[in-house]
Amino acid sequence: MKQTWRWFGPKDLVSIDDTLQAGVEGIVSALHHVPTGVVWTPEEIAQRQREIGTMKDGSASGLNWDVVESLPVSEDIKKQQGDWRAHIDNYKVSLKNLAEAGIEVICYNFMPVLDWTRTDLAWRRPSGATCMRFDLTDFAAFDLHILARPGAEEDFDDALREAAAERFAMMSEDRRAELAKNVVFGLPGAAENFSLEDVRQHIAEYAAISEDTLRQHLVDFLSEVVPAAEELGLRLCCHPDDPPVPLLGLPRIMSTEAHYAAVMNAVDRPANGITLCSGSLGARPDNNLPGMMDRWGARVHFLHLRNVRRETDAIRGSFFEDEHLGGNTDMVALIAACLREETRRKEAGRADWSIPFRPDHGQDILDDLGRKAQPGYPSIGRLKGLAELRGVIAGLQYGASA
Ligand code: DNO
Repeated sequence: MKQTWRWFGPKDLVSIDDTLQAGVEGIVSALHHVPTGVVWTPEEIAQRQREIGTMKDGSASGLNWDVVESLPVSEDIKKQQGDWRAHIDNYKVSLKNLAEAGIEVICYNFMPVLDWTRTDLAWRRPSGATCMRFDLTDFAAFDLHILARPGAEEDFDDALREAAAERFAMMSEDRRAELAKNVVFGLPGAAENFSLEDVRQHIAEYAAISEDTLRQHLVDFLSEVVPAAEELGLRLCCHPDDPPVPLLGLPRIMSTEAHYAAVMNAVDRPANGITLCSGSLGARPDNNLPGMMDRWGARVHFLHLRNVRRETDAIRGSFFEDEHLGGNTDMVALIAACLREETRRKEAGRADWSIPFRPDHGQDILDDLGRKAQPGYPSIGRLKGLAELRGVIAGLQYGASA
């Protein structure tokens, strides 16, 4: 298992020097400044590679850009409208440019409008650490009373509607504004500059797109890009919905094992793969992460290892981002399944036997607190997560060889 780390580029508060001290072996990055749909040029890709390859004093870091997260799929492609065909052509050119630069693993997602959704970005734990949280009552309060989305009432039962109305009534104006900001933080490019009207507009455009239609659009996209990726020696891997339930009336198609099975089988090629994100998928009690790894491991090209603590047994419920070895997913069992998959790959002679993983998210602890890093991406909290995961891997490997 290759220990990687998400790096947001030169503006990231964590430097490449820092990642080396964390024991990182490879970097996950993206050209966040290139607008979605536009080609990633060889020059821009080379520039990011140079940044990753260089320490502050100019010496070589020895690190490579191993995984692209994400090469984003435009809303036009998801809706099959406007410039979608040109965007698919551009996507293929970006894939070619990335392949020529020696990068093989490309993560993307197919979530409409919002990439991820939380109600709290710094929720306090009893230890004083803070973490991200999804509170269903707060979310319902946002949907029903702040966004005031037409049709939202149908998405919540009486008890939840009542609780949300009460919660909303008790919220200060500041909390209402903060909640709205938190929920749409995962709206690409809109974090600082959104309006609720924009959000309503984005959502309205999906009114005629059912779950089946959206899945067909994903399959159409993959039917075009997977053969191209395969020829270039690339592995695409789709990140799950986060949280893995329908939200804001939008269709969700990558939330469960059955969803993945449908899309993997529709374009049944190794280059059509999975980003197994234990944190996203683990927010549903019916997703069995070690089982998914056992059954779909051959197609898992990238792993996000983190843990959430679910607060109810409902399919859709509140949860918070727990420590990497806390939470509801049995992380040791999941890593054991990953190691089993690597053994199978070695036996099959697969060159890609070592699966890149990153410690996904982390709680803010110690000097992370108040540092205002990208939500979910503190330096020390992630370093702690990585160290714990590394310990589990070493222990399981020792156990296997002893
Ligand atoms: C959140 C991340 C997601 C992820 C994309 C992948 O912290 O896990 O933003 O990078 O969904 O396409």
